[in-house]
Amino acid sequence: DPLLQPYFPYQHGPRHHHRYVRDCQPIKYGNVTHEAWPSDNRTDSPVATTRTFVSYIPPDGENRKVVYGHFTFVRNPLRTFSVLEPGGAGGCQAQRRATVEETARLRKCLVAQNGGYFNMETGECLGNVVSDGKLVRNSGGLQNAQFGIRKDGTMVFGYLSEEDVLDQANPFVQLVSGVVWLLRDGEVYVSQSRVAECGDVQTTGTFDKFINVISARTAVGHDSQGQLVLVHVDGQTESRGVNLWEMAEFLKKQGIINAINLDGGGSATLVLNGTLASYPSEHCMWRCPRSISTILCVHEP
Ligand code: NDG
Repeated sequence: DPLLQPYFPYQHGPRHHHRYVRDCQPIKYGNVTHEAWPSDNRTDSPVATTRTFVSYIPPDGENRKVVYGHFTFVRNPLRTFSVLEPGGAGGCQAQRRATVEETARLRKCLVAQNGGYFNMETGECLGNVVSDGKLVRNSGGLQNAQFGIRKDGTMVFGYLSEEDVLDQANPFVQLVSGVVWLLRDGEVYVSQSRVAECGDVQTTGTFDKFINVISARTAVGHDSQGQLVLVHVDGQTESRGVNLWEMAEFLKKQGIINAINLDGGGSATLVLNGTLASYPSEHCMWRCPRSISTILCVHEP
């Protein structure tokens, strides 16, 4: 489907000149394909606060359903937040898979969630990965929603060219790729993401199915104070959880300004102080956390 083709100027494959990108997004954004926000830099504790929610989505009406999950608000993310490779450094190169608990233990994460998408057959990490200042994977400007923190503490959400990823003036110290930019500058950005992004990074089904199906979801965003916000919603594809429209609307109501969608479904996992704190959707004897790829880790500075 040509609509689902990416059209980023620096990607491998079809190339278009810069103007094409600008023409395909609302004019108010000009040539800019990402948003930047200074991160909170308070050094007092606690590093992070995790809140459980049990919410009706949508908030009223006959079709409302109960949705369970957590928000984690992270102070000083430049010093307390890392993207970690599965099973520690070198895990993407080795196409390793590990549970969030396993990877989180290595770095004593206070809060950890699954991060980027991966190839379910080979274990390959997908998208861009920068972990603690080390560029682990460069997707070549593939147009999917990104979240990163630069050396000066600026948080960046949105689409990045390969040039942006490799920037040396103010390099990324953490970077992870998702699929679907949920909120851009306080507004739901799902329909724009639908036409702009590479839907084949995910394997839930067609890009539309992936967007519209209810499932477990995870996301990363920020609030007006510059706190990083990790979000996790419990679910099971086609029976529990939220679609990406509901996810975006819900985050918007909580005052999140920019957010991207990260790996979900059976990958959605939250670990608090080393202990599983979510209800994974994969069946074993009980419910089992999946071995996944990169994680988001909140740790002591
Ligand atoms: C999850 C994803 C799937 C992806 C896989 C590996 C959802 C609903 O993890 O799309 O391909 O990354 O996000 N499902 O199963």
